[in-house]
Amino acid sequence: MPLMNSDCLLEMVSRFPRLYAITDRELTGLSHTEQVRRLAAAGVRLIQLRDKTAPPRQFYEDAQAAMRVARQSGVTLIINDRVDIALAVAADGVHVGQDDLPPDKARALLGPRRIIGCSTHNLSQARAADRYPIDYIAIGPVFPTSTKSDHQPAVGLELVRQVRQAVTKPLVAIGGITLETAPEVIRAGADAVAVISGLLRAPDITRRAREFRLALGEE
Ligand code: TZP
Ligand code: MG
Repeated sequence: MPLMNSDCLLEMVSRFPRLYAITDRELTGLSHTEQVRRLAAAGVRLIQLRDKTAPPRQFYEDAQAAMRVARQSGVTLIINDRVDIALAVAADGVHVGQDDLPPDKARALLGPRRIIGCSTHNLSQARAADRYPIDYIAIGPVFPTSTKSDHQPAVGLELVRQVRQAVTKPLVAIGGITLETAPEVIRAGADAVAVISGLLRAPDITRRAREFRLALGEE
């Protein structure tokens, strides 16, 4: 298996923000672009566009528009699932799951400089992901969540601790993380928390994102 991608990795280790926001059109009723705008206004620096229902053409157009806002506001923008769309809009990277393109194939398509993250749900998947040429590993769902319909059982904070010990790459925890639980997830060893509903269900997304950043010591 290819070795890790050191170009992106070094940059990510030194600058990995603790809050990793993920967009959701259905939850918010807002375009991806508007969500990026509201999150960027709170100083969020890492955002993933996630869309499980839009046809590829629409997701491409939405991603292209969101990229313009991301570029203006210094946001690093990652595309969920779709390596082709990440390439087409020149996004900063892609996030792949266990059923998406294998991470090394995503790397071959994207080249050495873009960010690649990979979802894992247990220790053996996390160990395997650590050997791929990727930049971060996601583990989850940490807590029960209703945002992802086909998710695996919640893994809990103990698995976050075990994965932290087992892997060397930056670790992103995801799933059911709230403003209240985010700090303990970081204390368990995650470098960042990836959050959807904990951010986007709030009446004021910008304000909630600021609260998260404050709770995580980002501000
Ligand atoms: N992968 C594992 S859990 C999850 C994903 C995409 C959903 C996270 O959403 P929420 O609302 O933060 O629980
Ligand atoms: Mg996926």
